[in-house]
Amino acid sequence: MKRNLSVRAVVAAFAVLTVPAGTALAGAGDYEFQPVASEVKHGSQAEVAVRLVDKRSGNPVSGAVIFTTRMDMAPDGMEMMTTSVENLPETESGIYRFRANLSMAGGWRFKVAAKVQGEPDTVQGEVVLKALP
Ligand SMILES: [Cu+2]
Repeated sequence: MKRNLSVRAVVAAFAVLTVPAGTALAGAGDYEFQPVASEVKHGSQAEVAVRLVDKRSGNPVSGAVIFTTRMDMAPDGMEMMTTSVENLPETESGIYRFRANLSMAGGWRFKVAAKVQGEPDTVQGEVVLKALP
């Protein structure tokens, strides 16, 4: 079962934003991907959700287009072990959901890139998830 973000989840998960060199101060770095739940039961139909927030306001960012993703087991030293990720509809503002084949319990790294309305630079981030046995 999925849980809401807990203290443990905050400790277990992190988000990274990368900004291309030369980017002005305002830009893609104003946005952050956060895990909605950092633990998910492993399985071929595992559902994963990330929240996209504008760090300046703390508000959720809706209507972003997620156009590349990668899911691999880098946190467990298996970067070569990748899996498929399917986008699901955004049903809640700023919450982006995916279905992934998390075939193995353990740590998974989810890399997300997004186009945000009004933001010319690509927003990139990653979250670390733990697939439970
Ligand atoms: Cu693995």
